[in-house]
Amino acid sequence: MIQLTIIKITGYGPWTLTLGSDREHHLQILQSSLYKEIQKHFSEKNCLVFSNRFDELFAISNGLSLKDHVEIQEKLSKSFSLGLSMTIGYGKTPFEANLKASEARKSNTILDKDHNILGFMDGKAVQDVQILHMDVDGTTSISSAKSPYEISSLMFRIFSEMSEFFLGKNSLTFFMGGDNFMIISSEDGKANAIKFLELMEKKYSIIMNCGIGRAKTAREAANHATKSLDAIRKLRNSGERQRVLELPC
Ligand SMILES: Nc1nc2c(ncn2[C@@H]2O[C@H](COP(=O)(O)OP(=O)(O)OP(=O)(O)O)[C@@H](O)[C@H]2O)c(=O)[nH]1
Ligand SMILES: [Mg+2]
Repeated sequence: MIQLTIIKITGYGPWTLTLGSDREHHLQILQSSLYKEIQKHFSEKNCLVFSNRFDELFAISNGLSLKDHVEIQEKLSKSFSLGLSMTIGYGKTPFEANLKASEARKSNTILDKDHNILGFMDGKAVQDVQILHMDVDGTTSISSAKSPYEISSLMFRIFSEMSEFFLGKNSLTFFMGGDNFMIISSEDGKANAIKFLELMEKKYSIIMNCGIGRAKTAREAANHATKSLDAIRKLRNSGERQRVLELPC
């Protein structure tokens, strides 16, 4: 079972207009400091935060209680004058958890009014997070033949394919920077990763690697996925070719 917390700036649109038109730099500074603080507080509690839109962030919050959410809200309110809402959802797949949170937002299902926390929680369910850490094989050599902007354009094409493919598998994809992507995966992560890597090779001649991690919390799952990805590199250096790997826990 996955638990997801969607953190969103409240009343952001109208507030941005109050800054006048020379506002873009202000908004960018605000959004990046917001990301920094939110990642800090959630990761301290073994969660991991993904930027969905710059004014809306997704935290995989398995193991976090309502009290933990209140604590984080209180810390954030000390750093930011803008209000933030948190909406919690859970489900068998990451996509279902996102639907549940969306349903709570639409029906205004309040968990803690004073701290603007909405949603549905299910403390009894088995906690199980599966993360796929994907990375392009040999970006450095591709980069030497292309300019920085062309590389970014290629990364966004990969991101777009990945997002669509994994949405069809009830999974959520995020671009993490460089040539790195993380997918919050549904049950059948390994089979889906193998299919996606085949598609990328066939359609774009791009070789990718994928480390898989599974754990009770998001941070542990990501740690394991990255460890598995690094193990693929070590195997490659010793002459063995493996594209998808999940190291035993
Ligand atoms: N978010 C994130 N970025 C990373 C990580 N490791 C590397 N990067 C970024 O990815 C870029 C590319 O690095 P690599 O993937 O190691 O380079 P490469 O030439 O593709 O090498 P291989 O992946 O080993 O084939 C780096 O410049 C960093 O920006 C990671 O664990 N997480
Ligand atoms: Mg790479």
